[in-house]
Order: sequence, then C-alpha cells, then structure tokens
Amino acid sequence: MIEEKFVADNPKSAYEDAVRKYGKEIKLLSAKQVKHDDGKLYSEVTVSVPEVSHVEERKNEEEILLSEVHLLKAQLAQMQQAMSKKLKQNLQVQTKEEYSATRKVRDIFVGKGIAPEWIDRVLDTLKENTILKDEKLLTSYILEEIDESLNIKEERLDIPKMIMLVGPTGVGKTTTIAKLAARYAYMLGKSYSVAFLNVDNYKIGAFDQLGHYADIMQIEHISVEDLEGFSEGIEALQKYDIILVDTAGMSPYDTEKLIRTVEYVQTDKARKIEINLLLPATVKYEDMCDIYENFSFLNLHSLMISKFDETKYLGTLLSFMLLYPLPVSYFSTGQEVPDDLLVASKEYLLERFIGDIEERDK
Ligand SMILES: Nc1nc2c(ncn2[C@@H]2O[C@H](COP(=O)(O)OP(=O)(O)O)[C@@H](O)[C@H]2O)c(=O)[nH]1
Ligand SMILES: [Mg+2]
Repeated sequence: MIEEKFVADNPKSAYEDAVRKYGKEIKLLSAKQVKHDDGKLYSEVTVSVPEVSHVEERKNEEEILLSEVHLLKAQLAQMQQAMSKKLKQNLQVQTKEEYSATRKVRDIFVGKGIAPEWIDRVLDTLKENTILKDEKLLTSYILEEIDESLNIKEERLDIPKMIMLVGPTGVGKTTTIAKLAARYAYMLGKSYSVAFLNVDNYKIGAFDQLGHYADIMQIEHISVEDLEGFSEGIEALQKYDIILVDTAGMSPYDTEKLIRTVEYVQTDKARKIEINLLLPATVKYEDMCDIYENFSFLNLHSLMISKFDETKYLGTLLSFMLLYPLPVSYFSTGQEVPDDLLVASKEYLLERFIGDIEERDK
C-alpha cells in the first residue's frame, strides 16, 4: 500500500490525475487547499493505492501480452519459414520428376537410335509443358511427332513412267526391280506394260540376274554395255508404260557419266526419270548419310529401303528419314520375288519401332 499526493489547480483535476495513474481502485485519503511559495492556492489530493500489485499486475500483464505477441510473431515467422522450405522442396521434387521423366524418355529414344539432335529439337518445343513430367504422355507425343515428320511417297502410276534404282552394290537393286516389275505387270488391278533397261554392266560370264527375272516373267529387257547406249535403250522402249532401269554400283568415273546421261534424259520431256536411291535398313547412320551424300547429286526423286527383314532396330533409319527430307516409296522385306515388297507406310515403320521400344521396356 502506498500513498501519493496529487497537486492541481482544483481538487477535481488532482483526483483525476490520481485515477489516470492508478485506476479507480485508489482510496481518497485527504483533499486540501494549500498556499504554495508562489502565493497561489493549490489543491492537494492524497490517495492510497490499495494493491500495488494491481499496477504491477497490469504492468506484468502488458509485458506478458507483449512477450506473447513476440512469441506469436516468432512462431509465425518459423511457420512461414517452414512453409516456404516445404514449398521449395516440393518444387524441387517437381523439377526432379520432370527432369527424370524427360531424361528417361530421351534416353529410350536415343538408345533406340533416334538422333539426339532431333529429339532435343522436339523437347525444346515443349519447354515447361506438363507433358515433360509424364513418361507415357511424352513417349506418345514423340511418337506422334515422328509419325508427322516421316515423309512417305504415295504410289502413283501415272504413265509413261521411268524408274531408275541407284545405290551401292548388293543393296538389292536388281531384286527390287524384279519385284516392282511383277507388281506393275501382274499384281495390281490394272496390268501395265513393263520393260527393263539394264545399265548394270555385269562382268562377262557373270550371271545375268535381271535377264533371268525377265525371262521368267516374260518381260522385255534391254542390256546396254555402257551409258552411251542408255539413251538409245530408252528410245527403243518408248512404247512401254513403265521402264525400270537397273544400274550397277558405280565408280566415280561411271557416276560422272551417269550424271551426264541422266541430265540428258531429264531434258527429254516425253518421260521423266524418277531416280530412287535404295538404302538398306541395316547400315549405320553415318553410312546412310554417306550413301545419300554420294548419290544426292543425281537429283534424287525418292528413297527405297531394303533388308527390313535383317534388322530389328529401325531407329537409325527413322533418324535418317527425320533428318533427310527425301520421301520414301517402297520397302523390301526379304529375298522373295515378288512377295517381299511393300508400298512404304508410316504404320509399318512405327509398328515395328514401337514394338522395339516396348520390348526394351520389359
Ligand atoms: N534379306 C534380304 N535380302 C535381300 C533383300 N533385297 C535383296 N536381297 C538380297 O541381297 C543380295 C543382293 O541383291 P541384288 O538385288 O543383287 O543387289 P544389287 O547389287 O543392288 O543389285 C541378293 O542375295 C538378294 O537376294 C531384302 O530386302 N532382304
Ligand atoms: Mg544388281
């Protein structure tokens, strides 16, 4: 219990000062008027504060409240920190998921022989797309992209027609020509008149493979010794709907002659010559590109692919088709004449490629 004296101009304001300081629980002990040294009259109010603890309590309460507020603030800050940490972790997990899904799918396609540069080009177009986080979706998206990008040449038999097959030795040019002849002459709704022009100047005494097929199928065929005879041969076969031209694997010297001859023939408006490069599905990517580069000056019209039966893996071939724009017309799927020939189709390529991917996935 303390006593305190409050001084003011009048007793009322002195008392109010006391209340302001200690609250209404104070007890009025005395109130008097006193003349001070300055000669003025002042009111002196003396009060007792019954429970000092109250004041302390209030002070304590304030302090407690304040410390609670501080505590709360600290807890809030902690919570915020924890939340943002968790958020960050979640984000990291997401990008990790995205990263691993994309990486996994990329690895599968690249492992299957699809050119990394092509895959990366596709993935680049998907930046921040949610597909990148989903292996299955991403795989089917890439397969769709492959499907869309493949360039397939429709089979069109607008006559008169002349198809020349070029390519390295042993890729199946002569065999494919025999299959095409059988197809055009006997296996379509309409029967076309077909003739062979053989520029495959086989060695004397060697087996005339094309002549053999011509005999069996009763197909007109002319063999020319060299490229000079080529134009004469075409002249002689003008009445046929389709002329199929077989060539040998060529030395650079022969190739030069071939270009000149082809240029000469191509100026002949009567019959356009379609030059087809025959590529085996079995060679590695670099070889495909090399073969293509070596023959591309011939102004290639389209591509045919042989030896599908000799490989399970089509990634390399698909890569080549994705990066080189030449349309593909026919597939050779074995040695059997005339059965092992297919008109090129995306379905065939993708079916085999997908089968291959699934097999790997198991
Ligand atoms: N497995 C397989 N062998 C083929 C295919 N096409 C051709 N061949 C064979 O490959 C060899 C060379 O064929 P050929 O037509 O003489 O090739 P060319 O030198 O390019 O005329 C022959 O034994 C053919 O039977 C094919 O698609 N698959
Ligand atoms: Mg041949």
